[in-house]
Amino acid sequence: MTTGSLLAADLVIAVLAAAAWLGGGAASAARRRPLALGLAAFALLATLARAITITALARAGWWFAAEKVLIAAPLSLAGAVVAGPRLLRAPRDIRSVAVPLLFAGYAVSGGLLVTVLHGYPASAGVGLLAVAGVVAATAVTWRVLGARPSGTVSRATLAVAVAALVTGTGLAVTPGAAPGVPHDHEYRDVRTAGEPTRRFTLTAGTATVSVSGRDVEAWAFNGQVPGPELTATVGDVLEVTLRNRDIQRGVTLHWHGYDVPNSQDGVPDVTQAAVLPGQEFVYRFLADQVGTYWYHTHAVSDLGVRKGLYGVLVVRPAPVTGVDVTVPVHTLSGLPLPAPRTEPVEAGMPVRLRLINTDSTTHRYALAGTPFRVAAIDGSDLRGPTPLVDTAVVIPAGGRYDLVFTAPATPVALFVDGREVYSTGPVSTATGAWPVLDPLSYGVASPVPWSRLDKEFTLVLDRGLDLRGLLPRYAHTVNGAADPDIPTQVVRLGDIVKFTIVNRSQVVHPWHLHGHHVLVLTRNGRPATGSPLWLDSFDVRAGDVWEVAFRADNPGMWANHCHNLAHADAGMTLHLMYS
Ligand SMILES: [Cu+2]
Repeated sequence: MTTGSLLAADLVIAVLAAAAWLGGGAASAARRRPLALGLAAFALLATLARAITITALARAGWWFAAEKVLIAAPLSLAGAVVAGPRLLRAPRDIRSVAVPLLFAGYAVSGGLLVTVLHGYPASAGVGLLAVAGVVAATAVTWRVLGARPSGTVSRATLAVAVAALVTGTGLAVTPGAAPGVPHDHEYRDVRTAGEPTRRFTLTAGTATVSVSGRDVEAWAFNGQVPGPELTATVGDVLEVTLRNRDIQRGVTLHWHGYDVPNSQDGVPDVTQAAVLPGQEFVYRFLADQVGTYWYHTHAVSDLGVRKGLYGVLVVRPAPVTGVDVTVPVHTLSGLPLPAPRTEPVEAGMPVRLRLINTDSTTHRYALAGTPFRVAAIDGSDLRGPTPLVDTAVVIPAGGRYDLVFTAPATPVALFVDGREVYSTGPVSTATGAWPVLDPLSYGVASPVPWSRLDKEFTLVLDRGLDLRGLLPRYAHTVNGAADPDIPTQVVRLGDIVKFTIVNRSQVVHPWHLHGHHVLVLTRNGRPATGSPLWLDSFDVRAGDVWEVAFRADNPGMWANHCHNLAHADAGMTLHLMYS
């Protein structure tokens, strides 16, 4: 069982246990004896079963189980100890066990709420708040059911609840937020001394575009979705003028996967101000990385990218031979892009398909009709990629794979999630059952280029209630905090930095660090054994633990966030800065 399914199973069992205790309590208050006994017996079993799931989660990593071991388990145990023996005595007056059963229900629910609303890391304050809630709910139940305890018990209960509430609130209120970090935008200038310059102008504006024969309201660069394809030869200087015609919320250009100088990175309020209607901004950087990249707005990025403010950036070595096709996949107003295209290719021609996932969720790609190799991932060439046949690749949000093959005499077709997007002729192949390539064991290994680590950071991804803003929100969190309250990671130029990224939520988080490519060390405890994988976008699935490292060689203030852009907007964004 994967850690992700264990997390889900534990959550389901906890919900069932809480519901059964509460239902049993209500049934006994209503003197529905068989129902009450049945529910309570089920609740007791479910509560005990959590001992197994919580133990297994703790073995998978303390991050997955901390608050369950420290808060939920003691509360559940208290519930079971209070309610269990009374049940086993099978009381004649079933109503007499209503309060103990409801107490167990509150206790299990309290632990569950701590997991769902607070998560990692566990804290004494939150534990005490849960205790206060359980005690208070039990006291109210006592009153309502008219089964009032003696004055002493009553006063003691009140005292416990108040003490827990006061201490818990005191401990749960964290002092201040992330330290404000001074930052200087002008870190590095573009070294340009006579390199040929490729100039482009991108004008952002609202537009009506046609997708699959339907008119769609979009935000577009130069009136088209995707925006114009920007191409350069390695060594060129790219100079891109961004103009905003009428995108009221502003626009920027972020060069996804391109490790540009910080001042050119296009993150509003971090590296520049958003470009408002009527304004312009000129980006200029050396095209010193070969490969497949893309650009997109980083201002209101979730909405902006979804509505169409993105395009392809390809930097090719000179000279180029063969067929070279870009396939930027996107979902615009629920309609899939690009439109399918068919073009015959002469047998024997080398073909490169540049697959780009510009959506916020993972896509599955299958190339039918030919053996192929994955030549590059996220712009970096792989070492010793071997031929693959009848194998799918799964590309995370923001990620790119370059597939290469020699055109056979028979047709070839590329499918994305089962939909044909590119072909050289008619192909009918069912690709849904194909195995998926694991890039961590593909290609030929080479030693990790460093023998030391200077800085280590752990990022525990989760969901939680964020009360720090104007309105409470159910945020996507990192280490229990949401943007802008996640502490900035500080590194020094030259540091070798390791990230341990843990996903204890129920959904995929495609992780994306700006300005750097990270080398994958391990996933779920297993070392990467294939070609070195230098990624800028990788899917941290539910229950995953990734260890990645990079050299801090690009000074500045960099966004470090989930590339499911809705998650990024809902709190899952932090920053990495150089001291
Ligand atoms: Cu995410």
